Order: sequence, then C-alpha cells, then structure tokens
Amino acid sequence: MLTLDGIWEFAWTENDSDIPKYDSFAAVPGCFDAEGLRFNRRGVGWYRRKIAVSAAPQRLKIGSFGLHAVVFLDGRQLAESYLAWSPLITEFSAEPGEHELVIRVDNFIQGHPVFRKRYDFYAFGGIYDHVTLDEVGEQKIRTLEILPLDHTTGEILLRIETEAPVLKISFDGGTGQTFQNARELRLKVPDFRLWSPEHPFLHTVRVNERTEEFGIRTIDWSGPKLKLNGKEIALLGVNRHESHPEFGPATPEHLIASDLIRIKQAGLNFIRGSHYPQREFFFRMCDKLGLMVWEEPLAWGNSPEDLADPRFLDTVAEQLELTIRRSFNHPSLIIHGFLNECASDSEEGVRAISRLMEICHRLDPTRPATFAGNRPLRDRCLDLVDIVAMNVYPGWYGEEDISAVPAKLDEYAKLCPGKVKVISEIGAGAICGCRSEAPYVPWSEDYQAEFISTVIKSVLGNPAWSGFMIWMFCNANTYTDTAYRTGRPRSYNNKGLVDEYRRAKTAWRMLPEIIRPYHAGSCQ
Ligand code: ADA
Repeated sequence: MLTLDGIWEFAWTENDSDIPKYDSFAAVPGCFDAEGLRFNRRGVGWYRRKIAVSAAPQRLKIGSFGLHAVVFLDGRQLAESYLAWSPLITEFSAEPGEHELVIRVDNFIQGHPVFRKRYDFYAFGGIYDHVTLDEVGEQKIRTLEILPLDHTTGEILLRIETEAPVLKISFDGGTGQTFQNARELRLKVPDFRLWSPEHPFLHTVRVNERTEEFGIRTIDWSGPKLKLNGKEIALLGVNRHESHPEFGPATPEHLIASDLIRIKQAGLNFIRGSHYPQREFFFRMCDKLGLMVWEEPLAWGNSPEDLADPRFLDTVAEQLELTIRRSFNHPSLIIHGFLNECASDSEEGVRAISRLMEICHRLDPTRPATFAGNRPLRDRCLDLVDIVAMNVYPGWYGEEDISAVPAKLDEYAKLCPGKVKVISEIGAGAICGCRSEAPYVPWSEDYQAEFISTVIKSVLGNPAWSGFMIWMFCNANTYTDTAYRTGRPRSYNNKGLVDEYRRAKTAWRMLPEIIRPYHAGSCQ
C-alpha cells in the first residue's frame, strides 16, 4: 500500500463554480479552515498531485473528510461522497504511468444532506485522515467479518465474501485448515483468551492473503444490567469529539493516542464517539488499550421534517451501514448508535428509528443498538431499542442547581425497568482558570467538579443504571452563530473535562478519585 500523505498542491475557491488556481500547498491529512486565514469561511479546497500507477486495477482510499468530496483522475470524475467523517473508497483502472489526481472537498453546509447549521460542533473542511493507493488483488477476500459467539468456548462465526473457491484459514500464525467454497464458518479459536478492558487480548485470523485482528468477547443486553463476557459491567465513560483548535478533526495520531491513554489512566473504560464515525487509528488504539466504544453516523438534534426527508434519512442509513461494516471486527466497539437527540417523540421518529434498528440487527446480531435521546419522559422509541440511552442535563440547563441532580437521575432510572439503561450525556460548562468558592457558581471549574462528582455517585449508586458518559472529554469548536451562542463562550462547547488544548480542569484531576471505588465493577 502506498501512502499519498504529504504535501499536495492546493487551491481554495469561495464558490463551487470558480476555476481553481493552484498557487499554494497543503498538508494531507489537514483541514483548510483550521488555520486563522480561512477560519469560519466556507469554500472549496482543491488538493492536486501526481500518482504513478501500474496496469493493475487500483483502490484509492481517503480515510475521512468533510463535508463533501469529489475525486478526479486526469479531469474525469471517479467518485463523490457526502458521507463526511467516513472513508471514501474508489476503484479504478488507468494506463500504466503518471496521472493527475485531484480531491475536491468543500465545507458548504447548505446543500449537505445531513449537516445542519444548528449542529453544536464545527464542520471543518478538508481531508481528515490518510490517503492511500493500493492494487486490487485478484483473489481478494472482499469481506471478512468475525462474530464472537461464545466467551466460554472461544467459538466465532466467520462471514466471508470472496470468489476464491479454496480458503486457507489460520489463527495467530498457526498452521491452519483448508475449506472448500465456505462462506460462513463456525470455528473454535485454539488457546483463546478473552478481550476485556482489564485484559484487551487480540487474536489474528488469516484467510488466504487477508489478515484481521479481532477479540473474543460477548455482550449481553437482555437486561436489566449490561454484561461483558457474562459479567455485569458499568460503563464509565466520556463523550469525545475528534477536535483540536489547530487541526480540527484531522487530529494527529499522537494526540489521539495521548487522549485515549489519559482516558484509560483516569480509570474510565468507555468512549462515545460523538457524533460521527471514528478514525481507524482511534479504533486500533481502543482495541489495544481496552476502551469500549459507541460509534454513530453523523446526525444531531434532527426534527420530524429532517427525519421525513428521504435525502437525510437515506444518507444516515447509508452511513450507518458503511460504519457498521467498516468497524465490525474491532472488539472495542460494543454499541451501535445513531440519530443523536432526534425527534423520538414523533411518528417520524418512530419510523426512522425502526428503520435504523433493522439495519443494525440485520448486519450485526452481536451488539446492541440505540440512539441517545433527550426527551426520556415523552419518548416514543424506548421500546424499539436494545438499550435505553438518555442525554440529560439537570443542574446545568434550566433553573435547578447541583442539589437537584440525584433526585432527577433517580426519576429517570425508574423508566423502562428490565432494560439496560445508561446516561449517554450529562455535563456542565467550565472555563479553564475560572474558580469559585462554595456555593460554586456555574462556569467555574469548581462547579463542574462538584457536578461531575455528584453525577457519578448518583449513577453508580443506583443499580438501575449500567453506566454514564460524561459530556465531554475535551472542549470542542462550535459555532458563534448557533442558537446556543450565549452558552458557547469563545465559540467552544466548554463542557470538556480538559480544555481544547487538553489542559486539565479540576473535574479531570478529581476523576480518578471519584471513580476508584467503582472500578471494574457494576453499578451498586
Ligand atoms: C446535547 C448534544 C451535544 C451537546 C450538548 C450540550 O446533548 O448531544 O452534542 O450539544 O447537548 O453541550 O448542550
């Protein structure tokens, strides 16, 4: 595989119809509007370079991009995608020799099928992840999905899509067995070890020329408590935006690694990747560190009109399917999510959520699926999902203060008895360096720390919950002109436990102490 990362020729145009003038250079990966020059501006970034190809068919992959990408080879359009934050993969054949490759990405919100101006996170433009070029092999294994079935025997199901009549399958570098025309196989992994947050053991399987890493672990959501490998587990989590003031979502991998290591070292075991598909590197790190993950396609706070709009819902459905297939073999992925805070109290919500649940169940019977809802008392979709996930902000939005939090959470805990329930978002804003003495005032680090401590004790002290996901790990760029501008100082969502440069706030420093008593256990 050839990496095309590096310095590309670059042009920026304000309008779609302007002719690009390649008078500059840009780094790939990189966001064209993360730097001061173009920050807050909407337009088109044109990335151009030469590539040398052989006679074999080629596969080009853009790991992640925003918001809309079109790929051209020698001026001919090869591919187009609106599935922002997902990989764009296209196969093509060309005369052996040198060709001109252009990737055109724009950050126009208007006209995008899913991104809306009111979303509470910034839509950066650019190429967020690696670009690679590969030869498409002849006897390729197109799909290799590994479904762990039994944590007591190490039995897995392999789902394979290929034209190859003979499959040679081996585990962990062993000798292996040969199978004729097999497309679904139940096999027991020899000398298996389980994957868990405490012991994130990874196996490998080789099927002909393709090798995949996987983990053996099972998830049980039959309720009322979530179980991993047959044992109750509490999700001790944070939400995380892939976001940094200097890089947008094209965060360098060493920074992703450092975020995840810090999350693990704080004693947490779970990350909700809000609100779009996650980078490949993120998943590989979570697999290795033993961090469990919720992944979801792009969407945020969508109205009944959005949900009834076929262009919107078809795009979400397409991205959900792509996301599940892409992340399938990562043991860290334990929950499929979608449609954050949509109108789940409406008929349109019922229809949309039923459709997306069907996709999750059809593609992956081994993981629970859900949406993070923000209207638990009037929600019409809680019966449709595998686990009930609530975004609630008592003690932050509204008139109440921290003292109201325990009673409010206990009230929500009574909903849907018998089902696994988690708090998928809860948080309070804090500006780094802003301090107060008791009684703490909102926006101070002290208020946030007291708030987080109260939340965690309330959730983990009530056996009805299977965990929490604090909103959120780090501050993230959002819009000045969002409806929430009065609550978004500096155009950041400031509810991070660390700020946008990852400087710890008081709540983050206190976190290990707060969760230590509950570590590796379930809610009491
Ligand atoms: C919602 C939403 C988040 C964020 C949060 C907040 O729950 O899902 O993306 O906007 O509110 O900070 O208010």
